[in-house]
Amino acid sequence: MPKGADAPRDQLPQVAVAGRSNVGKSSLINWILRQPLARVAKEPGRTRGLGFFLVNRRFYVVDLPGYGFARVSQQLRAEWGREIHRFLVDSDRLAGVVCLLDIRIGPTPLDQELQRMLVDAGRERLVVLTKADKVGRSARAAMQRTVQNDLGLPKPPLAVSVKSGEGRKELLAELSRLLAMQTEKQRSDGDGTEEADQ
Ligand SMILES: Nc1nc2c(ncn2[C@@H]2O[C@H](COP(=O)(O)OP(=O)(O)OP(=O)(O)O)[C@@H](O)[C@H]2O)c(=O)[nH]1
Ligand SMILES: [Mg+2]
Repeated sequence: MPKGADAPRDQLPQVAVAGRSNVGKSSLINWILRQPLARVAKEPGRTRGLGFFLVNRRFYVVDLPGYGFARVSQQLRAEWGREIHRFLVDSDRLAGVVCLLDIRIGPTPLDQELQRMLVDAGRERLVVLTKADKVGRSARAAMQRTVQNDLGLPKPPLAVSVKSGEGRKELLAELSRLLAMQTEKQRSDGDGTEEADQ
């Protein structure tokens, strides 16, 4: 865990929010929380380190620094930090990763790389298009199809906007589904110990 990340030691499940710098991660977290706790950037690269926010005393949402800001071309892993990579791959409390894409831009090579990393790690992904207020209906539908195809998703990604408020209910429903799966997994992992069998 990165130094100063203030990672909680309890057993509550966690959901991470990942995406390029400026895609709207911190804004989306504040929108979920209905409180301005995560810092929203005036300029990209604002969020540093991991931020853990407790939601309804049920789960944590984890704000991550964005990738893709540095001009130097580097691998996602190197740029983003090995510790964040390790958190996403190894954390046994992590229910899944909400992967944000700007609805006007779609998946960039770094987004594709993150997707591959999550698939390889067997992580649940919840791909979400941000800033839906910035495009019209047909551009939105076209991007939903493109992203579904490019990333091999079972259904079109949700489109949300913190400005118009659309997509919040649907996003919360998807998060509940991920959290229920994780709670079940933690329960069965806990029951399967040798001590419990004896
Ligand atoms: N129009 C519109 N703007 C948005 C929306 N969501 C975020 N923004 C704007 O996008 C900019 C970046 O938002 P942040 O939430 O700071 O983005 P971030 O992904 O946390 O950025 P980093 O911490 O730098 O990685 C801010 O100016 C937000 O106001 C949205 O749904 N609609
Ligand atoms: Mg941020």
